[in-house]
Amino acid sequence: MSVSTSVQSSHWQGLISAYRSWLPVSATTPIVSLHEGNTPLLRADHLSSVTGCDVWLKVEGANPTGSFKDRGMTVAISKALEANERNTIVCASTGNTSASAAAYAARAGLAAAVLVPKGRIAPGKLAQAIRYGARIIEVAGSFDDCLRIARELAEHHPVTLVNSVNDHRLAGQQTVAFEIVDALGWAPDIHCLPVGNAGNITATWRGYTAYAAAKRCTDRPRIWGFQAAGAAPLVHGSVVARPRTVASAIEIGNPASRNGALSARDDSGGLISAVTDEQILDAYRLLAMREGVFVEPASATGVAGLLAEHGRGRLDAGQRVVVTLTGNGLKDHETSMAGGYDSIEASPHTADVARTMKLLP
Ligand code: AN7
Repeated sequence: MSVSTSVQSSHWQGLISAYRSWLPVSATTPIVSLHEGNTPLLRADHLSSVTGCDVWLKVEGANPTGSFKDRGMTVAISKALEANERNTIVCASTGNTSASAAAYAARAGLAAAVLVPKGRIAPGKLAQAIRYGARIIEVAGSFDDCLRIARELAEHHPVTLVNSVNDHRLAGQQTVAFEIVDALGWAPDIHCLPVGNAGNITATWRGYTAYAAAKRCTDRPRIWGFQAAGAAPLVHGSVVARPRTVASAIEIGNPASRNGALSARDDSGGLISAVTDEQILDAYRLLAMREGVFVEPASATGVAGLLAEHGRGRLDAGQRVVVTLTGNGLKDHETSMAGGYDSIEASPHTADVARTMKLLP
């Protein structure tokens, strides 16, 4: 029996293959891919009817490691391999970057070390980084401490930094905008997303800008970024020394791509505002129960923001809105289980179960 490595050309082979000419790769770049990208873009019927808008959800939790980080990581790790850096890959992370870096490093045959704030990341993300074989360094500090250390390590030692301060990450993350325009045939009026270290807002705006410059779309959306109220340095205009939010992925007080985020906001005529943990959790439950999409809390922040702006009267009816849902709900099962849940105990007899379901008297 022979083993074939060829596949049908229509088979999705990842976003470098799909968007090669838009990315900093050449024919000789070794591509490290888990076939990321091509994520669902769902019409949100409930949110559309609540807001009077045409709302779409870009479900990035469907990526191979369960978050949008895979878009940037396929490019960053491919470029690290091309540069023949047999270096250890290093990143700081609130969890998702560490899971993605660990996975792509494993696939490339590179060692990875991930710096995470001890006790502040969701268990599913840690489980991923462990299983992909990364060296886990739990720092007694914040994400911002981890990033400072990771940058200093990369400056003084032979390690490759794959946080979004590595521009290859942002290049890959632009592709979310390409996919949205390619699917809809137009760019939305408004694009909502959560903001933590601010790489994704920077890259999303860059993607729309590149596509508009190439006449793939006529307009670019207003970018609406949302931070958690306890971790909102871009809203307050100053670093937050001790950020705190239920949305652990965006518990960041000193975003590296601050300037990119402010440009995205200002050049697009958009906004960056804050939502409370309560608003985030309301949106988290709504997305699962009304739209059928289970996200992690940070990923509900864009929807929480959209609903908050609607409540403030800042969202005109009839707008076409896309919201990025950045990560999968299974990464943080603890938040789903917190506060308990309703269930019914039953004996292993159909009649008994039918009675508990009120199908029998
Ligand atoms: C689910 O993993 O920063 O504003 O270290 O995991 O580009 O940082 C994660 C960020 C939103 C914010 N949603 O994106 C990390 C990390 C989820 C995230 C963000 C993150 P950026």
